[in-house]
Amino acid sequence: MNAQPKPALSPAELDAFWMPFTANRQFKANPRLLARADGMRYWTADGREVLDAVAGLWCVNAGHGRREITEAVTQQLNTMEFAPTFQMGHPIAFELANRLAAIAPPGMDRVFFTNSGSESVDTALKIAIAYHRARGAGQRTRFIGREKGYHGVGFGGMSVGGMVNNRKVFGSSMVPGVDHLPHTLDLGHNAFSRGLPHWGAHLANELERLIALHDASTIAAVIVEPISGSAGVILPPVGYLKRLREICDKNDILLIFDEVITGFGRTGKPFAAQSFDVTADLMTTAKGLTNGAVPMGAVFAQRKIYDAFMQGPENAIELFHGYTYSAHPVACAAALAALDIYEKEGLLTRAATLAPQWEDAVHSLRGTKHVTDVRNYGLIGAVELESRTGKPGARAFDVFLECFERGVMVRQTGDVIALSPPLIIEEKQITRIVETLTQVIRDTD
Ligand code: PXG
Repeated sequence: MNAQPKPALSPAELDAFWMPFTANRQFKANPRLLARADGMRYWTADGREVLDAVAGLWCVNAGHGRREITEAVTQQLNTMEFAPTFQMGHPIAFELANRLAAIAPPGMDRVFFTNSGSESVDTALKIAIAYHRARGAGQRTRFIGREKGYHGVGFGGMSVGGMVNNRKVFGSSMVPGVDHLPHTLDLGHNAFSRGLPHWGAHLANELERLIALHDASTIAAVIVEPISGSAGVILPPVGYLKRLREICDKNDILLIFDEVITGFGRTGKPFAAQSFDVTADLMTTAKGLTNGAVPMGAVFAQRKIYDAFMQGPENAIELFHGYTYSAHPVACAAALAALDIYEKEGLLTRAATLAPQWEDAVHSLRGTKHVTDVRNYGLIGAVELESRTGKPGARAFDVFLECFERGVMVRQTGDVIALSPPLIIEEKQITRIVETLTQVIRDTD
């Protein structure tokens, strides 16, 4: 059984933890402490039940407190808590790579392990540069990201990312040689689209303009999220990703899909690449890989990329990159158990089954006061609110706080409320989330 929640913390006890992506002073003045979780629910430190509408942080895809994962992790800790993967190996690392290759998009059957989405992104960027160099095109070092993109917080990921607050403070430390495609959010054309918007595929042609500016021979890779999460759920217009693929192919540029949030069933297939029938050259993942239970990330590579490195003397290290905890045995055990659950319970495709119902539910918010857009795909939803004059983000933040008070945990970014529930969600819980959100938005100034 879960341990009893600890009593609430005193203000002094909150000081030492410098919280990530958090308004520390505001939080510590009025903390929201989660103490226990099971299935679709959290319990706060003072014992209140909260419905989890965001799978923790887009990662607990099979729901909380999965005993199978607990048991696998416990067993692994009892058997071998750590083993190096530099010039050594351990069996379940290989087993996990094989299992992942089996559900990956076509041809993506080589897997490099990391510990987070940020590390996956920086790994993929480095592989892209090294790949071109291995093929005699060492001048291909540029990256093309996209406005409003989020690729974690490493120097590489930050540089290809396109969220201004994550970049502006660190301006002069950006990785050089990065340019950005325009984002695809356009409420004028696409507000209240159900599923993918129909307007905007032509925005992919901007890649040709950037290629004309920099010359293809200088560009290593294009990196995009198939669906942007952090910037407030931005969907690819119909045909957009295919067009990016075509332009990359024509110019020998690698295409990287950052599937850190879209991976492991969120879109109704194992990966968004499969939902959209477009395959990348490299794919970054994390989060749902272990159901959020143990930090882990993975970069999937097309076999041709791996093979390009497998030359030179056999005793030479082919890629000077890796982490002490790449394929950590405990993370591998958690990931294998998570994959077992996903497969046994059909969770990698359940979002597709629930999508029509989810779509109807979230679009019922259309017409509610302040609501300027509703977006959805698979088990992802977003409700955009009109900003208060001169106070961007304030209205959605109030909605987030009040939803939490009323027992539903949503996620706020700017004036967008994002939803990404565990894939085990039931119909009545969808109703509860949407009813609470509707009521709270109505009650918010
Ligand atoms: N790429 C993408 C597409 C992400 O969404 C990362 C990389 C970085 O992963 P790590 O594991 O290094 O945090 C992410 C992370 C939100 C939210 O509310 C999204 C993320 C993290 C925190 C909040 O949308 N995604």
